[in-house]
Amino acid sequence: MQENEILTYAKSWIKEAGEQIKKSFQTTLNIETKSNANDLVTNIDKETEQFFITKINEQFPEHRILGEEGNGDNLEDLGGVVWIIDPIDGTMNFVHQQRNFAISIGIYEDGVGKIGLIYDVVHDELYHAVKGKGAFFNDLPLKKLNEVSVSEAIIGLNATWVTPNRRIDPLILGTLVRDVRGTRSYGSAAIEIAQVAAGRLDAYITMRLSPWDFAAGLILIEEVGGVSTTLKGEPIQLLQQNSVFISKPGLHKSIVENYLKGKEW
Ligand code: 2AM
Ligand code: CA
Repeated sequence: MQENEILTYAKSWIKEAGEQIKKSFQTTLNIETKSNANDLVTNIDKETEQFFITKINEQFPEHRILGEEGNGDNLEDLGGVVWIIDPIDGTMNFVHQQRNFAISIGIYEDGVGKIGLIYDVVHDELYHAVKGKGAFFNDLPLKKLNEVSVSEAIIGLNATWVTPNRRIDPLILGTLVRDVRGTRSYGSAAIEIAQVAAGRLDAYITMRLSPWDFAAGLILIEEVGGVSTTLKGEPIQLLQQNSVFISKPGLHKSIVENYLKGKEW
């Protein structure tokens, strides 16, 4: 795979798409709901996905595309080169705040993560990683993750998971919340995973994400020595929904052993 060439195109497309998204702030959005009343999609999500599909098909016709809005290819496997794209991760933030959303692109070859890009559009912050070559924040290298204890950790976690919900007993993560230094919730999984890669969050936990939410982030995390598993400590399956637990290595082990192991949910 021509990593340098693909990265150069991906970076320039992501910035161009970001400019178009910012211009849309002056227009009236067409907002629809998907799986539930809070699962939003706009014309800009769809147009941005279509922008990437057109560019990729033109430049790399043999590559395949899995996009959140479903206009890419119907994928049943990860053979060849596959771009996994979330045109806007954090659509609720995009609609309500006009900031704190990202474009997320993970590029895989035969199921192996090669290039990850997460672009926080309004802050103009680009995180990217190339397998074996490190991870970067606005082209400056990110350091390998250091260690931290549970009591000094800041974790990314949505309040949903510590109140009654359909996926986990709130007491399990509630106990962890009581013991950590602090919690944060940014409303964009891609940005939260990028914050772990940059060492600004020590871990990120959520009960359900789709492939486009984490495809890029997993590549960043691997490059800085972090650990990515499901909340059960199992490998994340790339083509399905998963719970996601991303963390500095020692912290991951402590949380699994002291808060998650042996619990049923
Ligand atoms: P989205 O904005 O691209 O939909 C919010 O906490 C995070 O969870 C966002 O990254 C959001 O991505 C994602 N998310 C929202 N609804 C989801 C769903 N039904 N399944 C999986 N991920 C979802
Ligand atoms: Ca999205």
